[in-house]
Amino acid sequence: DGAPSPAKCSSGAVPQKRGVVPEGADYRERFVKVYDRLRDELVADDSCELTDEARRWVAQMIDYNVPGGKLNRGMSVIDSYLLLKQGSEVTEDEFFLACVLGWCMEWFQACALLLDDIMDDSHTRRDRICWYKRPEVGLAGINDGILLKCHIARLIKKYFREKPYYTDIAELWTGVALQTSHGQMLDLISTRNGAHNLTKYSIEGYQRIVKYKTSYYSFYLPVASALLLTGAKLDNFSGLRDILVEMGVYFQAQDDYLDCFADPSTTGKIGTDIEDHKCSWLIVQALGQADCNQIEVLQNCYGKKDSSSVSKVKSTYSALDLKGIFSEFEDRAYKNLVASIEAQQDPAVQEILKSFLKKIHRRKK
Ligand code: DMA
Ligand code: MG
Ligand code: MG
Ligand code: MG
Repeated sequence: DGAPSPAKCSSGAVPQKRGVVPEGADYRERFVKVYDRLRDELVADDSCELTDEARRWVAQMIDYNVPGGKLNRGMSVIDSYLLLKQGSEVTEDEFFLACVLGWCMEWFQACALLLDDIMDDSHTRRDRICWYKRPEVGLAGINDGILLKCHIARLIKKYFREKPYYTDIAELWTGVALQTSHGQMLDLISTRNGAHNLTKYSIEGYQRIVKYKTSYYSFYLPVASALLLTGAKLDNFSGLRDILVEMGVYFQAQDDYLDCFADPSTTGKIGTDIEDHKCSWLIVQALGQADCNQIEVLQNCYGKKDSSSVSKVKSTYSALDLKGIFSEFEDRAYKNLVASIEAQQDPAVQEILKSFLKKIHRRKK
């Protein structure tokens, strides 16, 4: 029935206690296995008289959009949870619940990316064409994005409604969904304003956009979810939240850098920030460094779809040595984060933050 199975003893030498996850188990493999069960349950949901055709659509849509990523966000719920539980046993049931929230992270990411690709006019994602670009999908993809979001509420209700922390979890997830949508709105509004007057882009505006569109869901949400699973209250962790938000800003600056400078075969997506006139980390830096002639080039070419305009923007970035400036920024961001992490009291919290930072520092994809 797909219920979590009791821990198996691999060597036969040391018998494991029934129902307890052994230390050093392959957590990623265990996490991956939970996906099929959750997908099947959502597809089998009989609250809406789904036809066979509809069920096939939902199953295919979930399979295309949810499981194919790096699984960083999903695994970070599990990693954080295990670090917080250090020293005490984790039962199979508890581990399974951490996996459910981990998959909710991946569902959230799938929903955000599916809709983001429509809004950003993107072509590829995870080395394949974007879902909405498939001929049979198109703008029907908007509803698929909304469906993915509804699935999260469904999963949380199904697995957590009896828990004392149910309200906290439900409010956390709806709150972060609101923050993310606000962030995407700021991203889209700033793009329109910037197209009117490029020099309106500023680092403060940039930070506000990415804090909301990226940081809260990618960094704060998995750790806050893990904390709630351990029975903690989030009010006591505002310092932790602020560091995670700062890390998310660094992460999105990397995303913006890679959008322009990375090979699409590494990132799995073709960059569109220049064509889309985005308030990207690179354009904000460029505007701060450029002379009058370079500003004019940027004003004429930024936000244009033709490849010669895009090339002119990229050569201006190179002339301004944005690669060097970014590399210095990475060092600074890293040092600041390490200092903030070391000022944290709780050793488990420190470890969680360090493992996050290690995963993203100088990332190439
Ligand atoms: C990412 O912004 C934000 C969300 C909420 C998906 P983005 O458009 O830069 O992301 P990507 O580069 O992956 O399209
Ligand atoms: Mg995008
Ligand atoms: Mg976007
Ligand atoms: Mg991007």
